[in-house]
Amino acid sequence: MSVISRAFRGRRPPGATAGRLPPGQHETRDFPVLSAGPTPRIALARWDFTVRGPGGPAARFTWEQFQALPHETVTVDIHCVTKWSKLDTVWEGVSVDTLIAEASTRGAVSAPYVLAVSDGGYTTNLPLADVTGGKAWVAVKYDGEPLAPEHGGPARLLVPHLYFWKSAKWVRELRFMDRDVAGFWESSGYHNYGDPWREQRYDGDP
Ligand SMILES: Nc1nc2c(c(=O)[nH]1)N[C@H]1C(S)=C(S)[C@@H](COP(=O)(O)O)O[C@H]1N2
Ligand SMILES: [Mo]
Repeated sequence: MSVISRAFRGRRPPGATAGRLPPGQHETRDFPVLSAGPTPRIALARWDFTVRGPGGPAARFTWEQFQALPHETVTVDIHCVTKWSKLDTVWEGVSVDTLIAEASTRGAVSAPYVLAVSDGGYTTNLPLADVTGGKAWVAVKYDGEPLAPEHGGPARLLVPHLYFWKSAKWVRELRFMDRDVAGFWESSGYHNYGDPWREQRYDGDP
């Protein structure tokens, strides 16, 4: 078997990616690691997850409590602003809808914006509408395996319809807020919203 036909084996047939790559993106089969700082490591016994409403913390889940929440498996395409896209990635996690519903039994969380806050200080901001309605998860598995630390393990936000910088690795808190507060990249020249289909890469893009 020639090198060339081997190189092509396993690729999608021509045309199969049509309509799935946003403008300016190319497909990668690797899973690049993009982190602005060192990979934080936390023992699961010390890990917890906070859902905070405008009036203060509404719910806090230990790892065990978090695992007891209903999990979903989703297959989605992801798009990094550095122009790679990865198709058909498989994740397992708890939907943000579930987290809000669970937290709402203990305190008010409803607010028009959310800031995801991670170990290490990374933050990213999103409208409520972009994390509800089955559009966002706190993922704990990738490809059937516990999420690797470099990819955000033990848990990361997954918001596949926006550029992947919105999918905060090592996420520990969802902070629902009455006003929009720019996160780490959003306050450093990147677009506040980040829709890959409208190519909203940088501040000032339409
Ligand atoms: N905490 C944290 N989350 C983060 C980042 C980061 O630097 N820190 N980088 C973002 C960017 S720019 C991208 S493209 C993805 C990369 O995820 P990956 O390393 O699993 O590919 O994580 C996003 N989430
Ligand atoms: Mo990115």
